[in-house]
Amino acid sequence: MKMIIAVVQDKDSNRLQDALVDKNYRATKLATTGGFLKAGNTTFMIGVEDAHIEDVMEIIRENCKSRSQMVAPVSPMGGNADAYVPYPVEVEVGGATVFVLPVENFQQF
Ligand code: 2BA
Repeated sequence: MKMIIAVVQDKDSNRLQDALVDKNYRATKLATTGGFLKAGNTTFMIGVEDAHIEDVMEIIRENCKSRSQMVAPVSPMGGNADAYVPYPVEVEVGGATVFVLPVENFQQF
């Protein structure tokens, strides 16, 4: 068994959740915040048998789109002023950032 941890954009989260439920995969959805943009995103924890990993990856791929987003400038507040960029910059936020972790033990009571 593996634990798939997928960080996705909020805009895709309901569609991904519905697609997982449709295919009978169990998932937990967490409201999270990206470290760089400091904006909300959604993290799914999906416990699956090894044989289903590719299927789940495909569902994530089909339901999560990459988009560009503007980052507003943040003043350095005592930090390194040399690195301060005083204008908004565009970053490409990926459709999903996915980690696959081994599960040592799984039990439900
Ligand atoms: P954020 O940390 O808010 O990052 C949003 C997007 O900003 C990133 O998209 C990337 O395009 C850009 N970015 C992030 N750090 C950067 C940096 N130091 N310099 C320049 N640009 C930077 P993604 O890479 O698609 O990541 C989307 C979200 O996935 C991230 O939101 C974060 O919540 C999560 N994530 C990405 N990589 C991760 C990792 N290695 N560990 C944990 N979470 C990760």
